[in-house]
Amino acid sequence: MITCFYSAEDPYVSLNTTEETLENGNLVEGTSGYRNTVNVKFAKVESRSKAKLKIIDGVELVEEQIYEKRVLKSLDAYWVDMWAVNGDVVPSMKVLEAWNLGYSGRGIYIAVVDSGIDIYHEDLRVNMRSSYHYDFVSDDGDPSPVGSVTHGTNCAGLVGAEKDNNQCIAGIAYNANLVGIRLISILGTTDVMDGTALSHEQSTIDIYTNSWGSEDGHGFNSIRTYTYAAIEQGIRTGRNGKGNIYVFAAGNGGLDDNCNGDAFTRSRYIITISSINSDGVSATYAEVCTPALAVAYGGGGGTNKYLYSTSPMDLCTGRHGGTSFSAPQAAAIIALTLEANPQLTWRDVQHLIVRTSKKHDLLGRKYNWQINGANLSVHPVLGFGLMDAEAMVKTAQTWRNVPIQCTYTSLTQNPHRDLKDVALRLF
Ligand SMILES: [Ca+2]
Ligand SMILES: [Ca+2]
Ligand SMILES: [Ca+2]
Repeated sequence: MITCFYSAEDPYVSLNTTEETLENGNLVEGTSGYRNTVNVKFAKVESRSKAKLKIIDGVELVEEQIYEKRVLKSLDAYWVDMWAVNGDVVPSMKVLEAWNLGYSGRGIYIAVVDSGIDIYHEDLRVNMRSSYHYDFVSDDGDPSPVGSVTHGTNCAGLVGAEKDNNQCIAGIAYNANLVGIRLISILGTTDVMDGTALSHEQSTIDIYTNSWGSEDGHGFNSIRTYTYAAIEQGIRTGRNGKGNIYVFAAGNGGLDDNCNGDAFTRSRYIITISSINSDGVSATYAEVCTPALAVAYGGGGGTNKYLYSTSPMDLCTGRHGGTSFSAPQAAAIIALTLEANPQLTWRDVQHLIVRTSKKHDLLGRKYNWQINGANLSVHPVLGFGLMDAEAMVKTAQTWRNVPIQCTYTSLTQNPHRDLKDVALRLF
């Protein structure tokens, strides 16, 4: 078959017949660029003025070439605002470098345990895995937010928003499988709710990212009985015995608060993440938090930049700041790391964060960096420093599993002595 393609703003040629003559048109045969894509012979009429086509031997189809609108699929609409990832901030979390090594979270399941996630958002729905979602507030399978709640959808975007689709942002683990778990509401949560959510689909979900916790400034509290058992079960049996990964935001109580008081953040089973601002100083809301393993960019405060992310109703919004938005980025970096080495245990992941996070020239308000017993720099607000996605995936590739956790519990000693007396003697 021979096909004639032609361009004409005001086509004179009847598409119903090939009994036309070419006048004022320049029939060009074999124009490069088309021939090899489709197995047809073509001709292009360069003149647009009242082109007429003359029947050519074997011509069976005449088709006008009309321009349809096309958009670039190479970037996301808010890519320029993704300073924490796109190379616009120093020091870098080296996410681009990890992507360039081929890691995007593919095959990894991340549950966003939060206030409700807009699973139908146009930048999220591709990665959503609907059969695993759950709403523990309303006890149904749809974790969509109720009312004007945006928090969970903001977190989900930073984890796994689709990349290069011309929408909003790209999540750091933009090919990961996302599971929406609605847990947080004004009612608070019970022990069974927390525990059930954190053990939901425990054999499928690799990482649970949590940007919630105890109220700031309310002293000490503990993980409750059922939840503690659920997390221990996840550590022992999740991921085929390699352990589920639990990530929690450190909290936003500032230096007057201390995340050591919070049930979840101080648990050895939990990876606690705090925030650094775009100026390289710990965020104003970052707490004293010795359990924090590392920081990720948090956004906000003074002249510091905020983060952009997905928001319900297909929106893309800025002005996101808080440790809530650092934890999902950390969870996503961990997803890249598990993709690089699926054999990593929950303890390996903690070791990798400690070994690869970097001090750079980061400053923590009020406190200084220290050298710990393993000769590593550590900070009471910033943990072991800024997460480094490239170092995480590279180190993971050849990482040898660390030994299993061993604990030792001594017998309780009861000296029957007045503590006050002991204190006096010691002084
Ligand atoms: Ca629901
Ligand atoms: Ca996108
Ligand atoms: Ca707190």
